Amino acid sequence: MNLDGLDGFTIEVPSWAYGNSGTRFKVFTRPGGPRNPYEKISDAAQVNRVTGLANRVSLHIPWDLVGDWPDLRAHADKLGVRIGAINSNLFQDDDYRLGSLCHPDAAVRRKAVDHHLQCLDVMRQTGSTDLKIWLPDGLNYAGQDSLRGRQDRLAESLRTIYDAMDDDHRMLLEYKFFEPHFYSMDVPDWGTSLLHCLALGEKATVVLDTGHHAPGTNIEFIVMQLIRQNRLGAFDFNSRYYADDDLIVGSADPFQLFRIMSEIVAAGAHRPESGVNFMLDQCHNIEEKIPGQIRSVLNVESALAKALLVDQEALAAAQRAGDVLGAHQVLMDAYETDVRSALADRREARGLPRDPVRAFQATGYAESVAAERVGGTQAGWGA
Ligand code: LRH
Ligand code: MN
Ligand code: MN
Repeated sequence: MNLDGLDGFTIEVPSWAYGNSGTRFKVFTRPGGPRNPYEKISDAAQVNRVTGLANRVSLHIPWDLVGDWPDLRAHADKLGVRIGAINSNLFQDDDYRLGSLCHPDAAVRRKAVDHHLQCLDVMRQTGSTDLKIWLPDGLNYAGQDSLRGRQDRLAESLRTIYDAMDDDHRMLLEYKFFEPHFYSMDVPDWGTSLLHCLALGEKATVVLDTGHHAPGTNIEFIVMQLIRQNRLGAFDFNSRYYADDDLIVGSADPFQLFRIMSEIVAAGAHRPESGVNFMLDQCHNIEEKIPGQIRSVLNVESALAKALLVDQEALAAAQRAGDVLGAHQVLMDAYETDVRSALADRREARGLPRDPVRAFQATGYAESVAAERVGGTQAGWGA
């Protein structure tokens, strides 16, 4: 089984996956939860330690604000990970009730733009190159504000941020079809995100969060189309059954994850030089956090491994011959291949544990942080 395509493939994990989280009904706390960004990075480093796949951690500002960024960077370095995308946060401030970058009041827009200038500064100090923007702006009622006017304001705000970026910076613009607003979102879909990116310039790319589409959307089509335009900047991987469920990647629909990774492989976008940042965006509510992240990372690896097994020549021949069932069978043969022992062998050959979840549990890390991390307030989704 040739899995060489996995060489150099990495996944970025989110700092907010490790803190306390829940739903709008209940946030659960548990012993050993990280109390600050340093402890979140320490937890994230455990995922990399046993998988060898997750060497970057995304931060969310201001959730992950610290006084000394070079010190946080050094802490990450020491643990063998780097700081990845810097996420701005436009959804936890009273001033943003009617929007942020699209707000009708220029003073509020300025405040939201300034927040991004602060994020750019964090990037300079942490060595990050990706500024990730998810825009929670939108409307709940028809007529509440001008749909068109909001797009114009957004274009202007994004332009100011884009022009402040360094040459090696990228802007990652995430879309979401609903929530927190329900009549319209200001960046509801990949088309809107792409149009803004095209207007801004080459350093602006689209983020595809797998939970941000209407049910039934063909996500792999969007992946293919964005790659064709060279504008697929990043994924936010998670699973969903209903809305933005943020469940473990590949848990709800592993076949969809395989179809997505097949489009990635077909375009060679799994290779590091493609510039696609494979990030996770998950919130574990009831399951253990570090093992949950390990599971997700392994599910992405497994979907990629299967996608690498697709016999591209046989597929192309069947497609040319109009052999509908034959072409479909080529894909299914790859999807139905059991790659578990080949991946375990690969890990072993690299000095990694064959079973990363069990290996993590055997370290006793969870028990030792539960004993150490007493006092202080545990950080959570939103803290
Ligand atoms: C919005 C979102 C976005 C945020 C994250 C916490 O639903 O996907 O990426 O930054 O959740
Ligand atoms: Mn997301
Ligand atoms: Mn989301």
